[in-house]
Amino acid sequence: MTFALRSSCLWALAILSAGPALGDVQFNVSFNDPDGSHAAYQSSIRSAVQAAGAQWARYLKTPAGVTPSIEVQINFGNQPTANGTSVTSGYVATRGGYDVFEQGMAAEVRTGIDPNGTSPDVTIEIGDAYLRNEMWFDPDPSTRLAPVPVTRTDAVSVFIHELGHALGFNGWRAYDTGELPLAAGTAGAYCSTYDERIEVDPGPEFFFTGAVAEARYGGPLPLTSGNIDHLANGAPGLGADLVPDLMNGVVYYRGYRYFISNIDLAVMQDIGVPLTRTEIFPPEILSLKQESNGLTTVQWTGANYRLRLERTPSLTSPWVVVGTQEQGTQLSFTTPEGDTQFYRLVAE
Ligand SMILES: [Ca+2]
Ligand SMILES: [Ca+2]
Ligand SMILES: [Zn+2]
Repeated sequence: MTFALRSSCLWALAILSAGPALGDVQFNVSFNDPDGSHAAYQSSIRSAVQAAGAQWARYLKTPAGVTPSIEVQINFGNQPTANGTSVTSGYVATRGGYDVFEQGMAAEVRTGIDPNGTSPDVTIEIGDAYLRNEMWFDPDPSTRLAPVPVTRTDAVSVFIHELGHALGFNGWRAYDTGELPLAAGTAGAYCSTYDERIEVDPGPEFFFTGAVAEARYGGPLPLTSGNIDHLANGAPGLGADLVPDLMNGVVYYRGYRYFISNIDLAVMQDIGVPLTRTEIFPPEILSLKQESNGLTTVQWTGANYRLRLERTPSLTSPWVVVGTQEQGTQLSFTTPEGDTQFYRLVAE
């Protein structure tokens, strides 16, 4: 039996055929590992961070003729998971009584100018036990098709998330009250482009407000309670439907591969990160595999929610719904009879 693989998206065929211009950002990785105790992990970490960077680079628009180079320094610590941040920030404008700053990585992508010279642009700190006992390093982090062990967390997914903080999901608001360090209009009052769009009143829930994000989500994005650089809360909290998102602050599933979603990109667009395109990015089928148990598994990039997978034995026959998926990036189904099947993803 042979399978023909077709990836399409009803509302974006023209865009697909036009071939989007992809951004061009490089990622260089260095290690703060003076005693060499993590030497065995360095090459895996470097590959995974660069693959994670490439996921963002697909969407980032850079100044003509400039290839920003993001220097990522890896530190090792004792925290339970990992964290990531830009090292510095770049002034954008004064508005609403605040000096507004973008994350340093966003500044370099947008302007092509490194905001802190040869110093690292981004630091990612990885907990030692998390690295050794929890993170799984993909044998091919650029294609991302090998099964993720159900006992481990995908390292590329973790690094895409941390770079998401370095690029935009970061600020100075207090996690509990949402307060900024200085009141609007006071001398030296400052906030980030992300802070600027967080709605604190009336509280206690905090929301990200931005025209693009609200249009895509259907309203302001609920932020994680007590962890407002992230989306979603566990049910029955607000935004439980965003728990599977790359930038959620509730849970990172083992055995699961995260991708940048259209919600994440909407936030980036709202806070002024330059993107190669401003419309919704279509999902792409990454792999289609017949399992030995009579099932076929299809995997796609996670740029959308609420997808419908359809198949047809020939392009002149009607499309048949295989299944729908509220969240996630793969679907398994009974392998259909017949020599050839075409597949497509449709946004609902
Ligand atoms: Ca740089
Ligand atoms: Ca730098
Ligand atoms: Zn995070």
